[in-house]
Amino acid sequence: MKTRWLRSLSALLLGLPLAAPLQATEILLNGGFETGDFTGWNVGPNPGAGGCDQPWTVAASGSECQPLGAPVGGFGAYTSLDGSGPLTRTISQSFVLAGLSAATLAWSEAAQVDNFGSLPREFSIDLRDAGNVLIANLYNEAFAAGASTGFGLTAHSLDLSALLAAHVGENLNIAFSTIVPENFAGPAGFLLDAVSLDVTAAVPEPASLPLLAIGAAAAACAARRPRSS
Ligand SMILES: [Ca+2]
Repeated sequence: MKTRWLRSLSALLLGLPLAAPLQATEILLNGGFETGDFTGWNVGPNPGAGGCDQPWTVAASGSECQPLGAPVGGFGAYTSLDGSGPLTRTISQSFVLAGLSAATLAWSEAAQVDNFGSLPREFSIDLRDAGNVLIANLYNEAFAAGASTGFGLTAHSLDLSALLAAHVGENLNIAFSTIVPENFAGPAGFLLDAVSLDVTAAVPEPASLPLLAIGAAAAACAARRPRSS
């Protein structure tokens, strides 16, 4: 009986598929801005004249022109969308993916845009290649002209699994931009925080080697034992 049990065990262990386990990794650095600055981020273009015309700035709260409330944790990235236009302000991060089975981009944002102008102001997230050529616009939010749009901190997420799987091994850049299309269109502020790009990928599995060894040992043991039943 023991021999049969050992044979069954060894067959089971040796027959187990050696599927590489999946490991989730955060790709972006300092996505919550909790260093109190833009460590890990590329900043620019990022013009700003001050006052209600503020570049992306890591802060614990908005200015008088962007009273958006508290960020997630101690710090967030704030910008004001009044002032000179047209202009685009961008913060971005570059990365290379070795492989992936799933990828999720998440972020939180708050906004108050009083748009007295004739064109919408925008928040946009783009995926670009190393040459700064657009691969895909991931998200676009337009704050309508002639209207006030406001909301508190709101969480968003996007499944980028299929898109990023097609660009494994490439130098990629994910860019978060606010776009001011015209001059002095009214006070407006935007808060970006809690940015993350979680990628799940298969990793080589050293843990499967001991399992194989146990299977082999059990097989050897079963083979050596004289039949007792
Ligand atoms: Ca934060």
